[in-house]
Amino acid sequence: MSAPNKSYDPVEVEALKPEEIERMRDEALAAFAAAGDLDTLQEAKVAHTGGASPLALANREIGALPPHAKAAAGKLVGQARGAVNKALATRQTELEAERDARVLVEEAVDVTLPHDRVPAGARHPLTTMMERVADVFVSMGYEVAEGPEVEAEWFNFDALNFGPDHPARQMQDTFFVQGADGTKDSDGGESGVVLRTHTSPVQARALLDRKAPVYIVCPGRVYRTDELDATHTPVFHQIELLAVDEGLTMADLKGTLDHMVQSLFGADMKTRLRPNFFPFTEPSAEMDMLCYVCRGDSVGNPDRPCRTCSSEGWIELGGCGMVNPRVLTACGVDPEKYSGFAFGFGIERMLMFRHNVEDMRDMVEGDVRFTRPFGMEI
Ligand code: FA5
Repeated sequence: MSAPNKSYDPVEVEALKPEEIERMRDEALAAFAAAGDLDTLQEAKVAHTGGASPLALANREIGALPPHAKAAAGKLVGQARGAVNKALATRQTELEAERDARVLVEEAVDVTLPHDRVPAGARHPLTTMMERVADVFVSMGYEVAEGPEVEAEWFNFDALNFGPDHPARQMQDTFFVQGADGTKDSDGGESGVVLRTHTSPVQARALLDRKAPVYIVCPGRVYRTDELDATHTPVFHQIELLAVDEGLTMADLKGTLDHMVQSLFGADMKTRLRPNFFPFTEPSAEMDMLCYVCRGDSVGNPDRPCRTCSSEGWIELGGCGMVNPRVLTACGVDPEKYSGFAFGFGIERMLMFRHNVEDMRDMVEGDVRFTRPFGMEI
């Protein structure tokens, strides 16, 4: 603060002279106008309106003035500070608006850019096909059952009435799993554990797990020592159906097969049975369905040959039959009271003729160019 003002005249106090106050105000206004961004404006604000700013120091000088001089000096400094604060607020608003406009431009989202450069995945057509078939039976009240892929030989063969010397048990057909210590059976044979060669062992498991009546559908992966070629793969998928109840006959099996192909391929579809042999069904049959492309019209009609069924009118689907009473007995079900039917077929083969896939290897190579045309079902 200045020394006592002997003449009691504010103009004698250097900091309170009108031209000095004007200069301080103009300097502040110039600094605010020159501030190009909010940080610089903040520095100018501290310098020209802060506690140590020239105008704040001049304001303090007013306290030393005699009472009659205080009002005029106070008015002068007050007007200058008011003008400075107003200019500061105006510039602040301008710079904030500029910043907001800049941020809007810099952070703008271009909604026309492609949003999903990473393609969405989808389930494999084999999986969707398997679920579609299973759904037909679930809607009829069947239960989905599962069994292990590493299976006891007893479930895979013995419970299903395969004789001890059945050729399917040989290593050229079946993958045997080595015991944990690498040992084999006491007779030098296999370990008693196999990679299941079909989904039929789930029949035995289901009968042992549940009380009759039993209605199950079992989709799953199976293994055989087949070479990978256009129509075979060592790892493939089957879907198995088993119904055990009182009074079931071959007519129920035929009606169920017809319902399945009609649900999957159209109302005019039908199946036919040809005699065959499976140890676990008696009688057994090979089941064919009407060719879904030519509907049988190509048979004996050289003008309309059909590549899908080789003009035979029928396509082989899989095996079926009435559950062998020996299987029921082995699984604790009374064959005098209950009878049953079962069928099983390969999903890869079904996908092949359903979608004209010529080479089964395409299904296992994981190339999206193969799976994409089947759609992006999740
Ligand atoms: C069986 O596996 C019997 N368990 C089916 C069955 C179930 C009969 C219930 C009676 C009652 P098969 O060995 O024929 O049957 O095989 C069934 C289907 O699996 C064949 O029709 C074929 O579509 C498919 N399949 C067999 N081997 C292969 C393979 N290496 N690659 C792809 N599919 C195969």
